[in-house]
Amino acid sequence: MSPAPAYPEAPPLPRLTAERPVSVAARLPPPITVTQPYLPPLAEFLPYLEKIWENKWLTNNGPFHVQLEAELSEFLGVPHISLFANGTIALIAALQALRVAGEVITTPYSFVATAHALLWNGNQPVFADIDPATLNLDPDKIEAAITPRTTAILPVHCYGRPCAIERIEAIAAAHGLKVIYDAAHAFGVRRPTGGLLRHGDLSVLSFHATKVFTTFEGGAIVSRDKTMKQRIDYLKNFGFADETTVVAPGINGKLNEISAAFGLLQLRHIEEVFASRAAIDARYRQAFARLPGIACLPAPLDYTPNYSYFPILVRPNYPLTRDELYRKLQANGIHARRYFYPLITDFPMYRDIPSATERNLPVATRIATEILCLPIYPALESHEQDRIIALATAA
Ligand code: T4K
Repeated sequence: MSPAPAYPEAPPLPRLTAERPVSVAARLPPPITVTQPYLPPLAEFLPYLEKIWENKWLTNNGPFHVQLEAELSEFLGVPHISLFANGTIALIAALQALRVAGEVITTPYSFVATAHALLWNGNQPVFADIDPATLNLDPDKIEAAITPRTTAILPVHCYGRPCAIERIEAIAAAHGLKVIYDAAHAFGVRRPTGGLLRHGDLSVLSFHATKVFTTFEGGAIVSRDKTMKQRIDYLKNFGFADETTVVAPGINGKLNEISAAFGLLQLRHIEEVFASRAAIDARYRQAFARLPGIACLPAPLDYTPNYSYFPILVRPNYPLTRDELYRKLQANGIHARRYFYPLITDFPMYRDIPSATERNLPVATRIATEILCLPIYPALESHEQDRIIALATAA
C-alpha cells in the first residue's frame, strides 16, 4: 500500500495564527501514481448528498443501494448483483454462499486478497501456474491440480483479461467443481456473447478507489438466480431474513448509501472513463511496439476491455532490469507498480503449501520478476504520458 497524501491545503487549526511556511514537498509536482480515481465534478454529487440528508437513510439496503443494484445489473448485462462493502468480504461471502469446503485451486498471480478469502473461509488453497499469454490460470495446470478433495476453482480475470472460460467450465462440469471468478479487475468487460461476469457460479467485483468503477470502497457478487441472490443478501446482513429471523451466520458486508450514490454518479461517467483510458492504452502500445525488451500484453481481439491496467513485461534484452526501471521511474516522480510481485505464494502464510513451490509455478515466478504496471487513469495528462514513455524508451 502506498502512503496516503498529506493535505497541505487543510485549514489551520483555530489557535494557529502564524503564517504557515510553504514546505518544499508542497512545491514539488505531485507524484504520478499507477492509478487515480475518476471524480466527477463535486457539484454533481451534492444533490445525492442532499437526498441522503433529507431521508436520513444511511445504510441497510437504502434507496440508492437498490437503484445501484438495478442499474449495474442492466449495465453489466447480468441477472443479479449484490453490493458489498468491499471485494474481499464479497469473495468470502461468495465462498460461504456456495458452501465451498476443502481444496480450492487458485492462482498465485493476484492481489493477496484472492487467497486470503480462502483462508478466512477455512479452505486449503492449491496453487496452479498461469498461462504466459494471458497471465490467468492455465486450464491444463488446473486439471493437473485436481484431487479428490478439490471442491472449487477460484480463477482471476487478471487486469480484466478474460480467463479461459470455456475450458474452465468444462473442467468444472467434468469434476463437479464450483467456479467463483475473482473479477475484481473486470468491471464492464464484454465478450461478443455478453458480459464477462455472467460466467461461473458466481463472479466477484471490487469497487475500491483504485478500480475503473469505484464507490470509494465497495464490491459485489454477481449471481445467476434469485435464490442464490437471496442467500447472498442474507449473508451480507448478519443472516437476517426478517426482523427476528436469522437464517445463517452472516457478516456485515453492506455498502452504505454515500458509496452507492457515488456509484450511481460514476456510472453516468463510465464511458468517458473507458474512452480516456483507451486513448492512453493506445498511446503506450504505439510507443512500445518496437522497443526491444518491453512487451505489452496482446491487444484484445475477442473482447471489449476496460483498460484498468497497463502492464508491461521487462524482458532480459531490455537494458535495465524491471526493478531498475521501476526505481528510475520512481526517482522521476512516477510510481509504477509491480502488480503482482511478490507472488501470493511468497507470503509467509502460503509459502509452505506443497503447491507453492517455484518448481510448480515457473511461469508465475518469471512473470512476477518482469511485470510493471504503468500509470493509466483519465487525469493522466498528455505531457505526463510523454515523460513516462521518454523515460522507458531512453533506458
Ligand atoms: N481480488 C483482486 C484480484 C484484487 O486486485 C483486489 C484488490 C481484491 C480482490 C480485493 O478487493 P477490495 O477488498 O480491495 O475491494 C490496491 C487496492 O487497495 C486493492 O483494492 C487492489 N486489489 C490492489 C490491486 O491494489 P495497493 O496497496 O496497491 O493500493 P495503494 O493504496 O498503494 O494505491 C495504489 C495507488 O492508487 C496509489 O499510489 C494512488 C492511487 N490511489 C489510491 C487510493 C487508495 C488514489 O489515487 N486514491 C486512493 O484513494 O492495493
